[in-house]
Amino acid sequence: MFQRILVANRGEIALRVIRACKDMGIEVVAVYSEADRGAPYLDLADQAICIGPAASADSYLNIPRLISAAEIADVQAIHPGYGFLSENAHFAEVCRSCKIEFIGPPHEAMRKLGNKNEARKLAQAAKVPVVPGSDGLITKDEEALALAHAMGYPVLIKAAAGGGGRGMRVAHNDISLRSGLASARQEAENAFKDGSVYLEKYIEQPRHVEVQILGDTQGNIVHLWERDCSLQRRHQKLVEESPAPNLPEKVRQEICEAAVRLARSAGYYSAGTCEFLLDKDFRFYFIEVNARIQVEHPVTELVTGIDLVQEQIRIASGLPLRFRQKEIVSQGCAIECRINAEDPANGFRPFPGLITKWQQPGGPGVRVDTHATQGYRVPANYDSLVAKLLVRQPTRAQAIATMKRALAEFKVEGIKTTIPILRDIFNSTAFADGKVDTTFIERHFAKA
Ligand code: MV4
Repeated sequence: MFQRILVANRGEIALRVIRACKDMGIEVVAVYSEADRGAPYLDLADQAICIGPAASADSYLNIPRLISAAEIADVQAIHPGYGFLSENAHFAEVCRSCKIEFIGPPHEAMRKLGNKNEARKLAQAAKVPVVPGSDGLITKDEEALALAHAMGYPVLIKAAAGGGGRGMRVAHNDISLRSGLASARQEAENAFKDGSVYLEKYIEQPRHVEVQILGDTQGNIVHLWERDCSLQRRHQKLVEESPAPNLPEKVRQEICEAAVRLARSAGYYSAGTCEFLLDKDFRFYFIEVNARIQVEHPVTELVTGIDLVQEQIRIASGLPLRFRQKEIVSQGCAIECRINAEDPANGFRPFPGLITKWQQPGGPGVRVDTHATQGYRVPANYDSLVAKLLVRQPTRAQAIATMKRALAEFKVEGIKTTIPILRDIFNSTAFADGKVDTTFIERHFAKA
């Protein structure tokens, strides 16, 4: 096992990885930018190294500076957290060529799955259902038009290098398809230096269901069941839960088995997520793989009792998985709320600043993952996530009741947060009925 690990991240996920290391008796080195200097969570690491100015490009995204810090601290591995360099295959390769283990998947699988068109091909080869659409990239507009006529509108143009909703265009007719192809290509070229696009049938009001998987370097792969992440606003998730409500058991089994087949055919190891769309008739379609630990991973930890970050570390050190598929049981219901420093009354604009009051909930069934404290200043430079509030109870109705209680206990002053809209969601009958899909927020909270 590793003796010392460096955490190439900040905020709540850096603290989450620091705690996993402490729980395993591993020394942990934190890094920080000038904007995070003095942040309270840094005291919980064995050592903290400044890696540069506030701008991410000069600190948390700067590969030479991170590798220098890792060599100075003499660590055997780097945990990238989520965001920043976590899905950067080049960084993973650089780490390993410097004899520092990258705590994540093999760089070959990262590179392949990072291209959504390649991931789609891989899924098809593994007999995992994909959304009906183009056979590979669109090279001529006429191909796209012919396919749209054959499938019927609406269709969705997606950037191969995209993901998370970037570089997507819906088209309802020939005119919007032609203009959408041009603008999606341009946007993708500017954002990713790769303007290639492909086409899918547009699934209306889908649910977003994702499957957590774990694989080891010996080739064993298991799933840890699914999460429903349908409650989102402009591709920012607000609420995640497991199990997915109102999902027939047979579909649940099939979607989880499909995720394992895909991970296996990609030569995947470490933690990862296969994302699917689920339509009204419970047909599921693979859309992309997230080759990292995700923000919402604690939802799965609460229903399975498995510490995903500790497992990532064990796997990276070469240890085999400690459980067979049969032994991974999902018990009860877990729900997560993302608490962001944003102003719901002002288009969810980031609202950084000094936290003058921070009173977090607790008690039975409650978990709060946060780096925030009273007196902490939320910097304006990074993602606005300040806390993840999770509950776990035997039933979904009980979990909702506990979440309402926890949201009522949560008192934050000095910054604005998403807590008020979360309270509204948990008071709605639509959510209580499990009538969730990706249009839920816009349909029930028009102002949001
Ligand atoms: C789709 C779709 C409908 N049809 N693909 C958005 C982010 C990226 N992960 C894929 N996304 C979508 N792909 C087809 N063929 C609708 C979405 C989508 C969405 C997906 C998951 C969660 C939230 C979403 C919000 C809007 C659109």
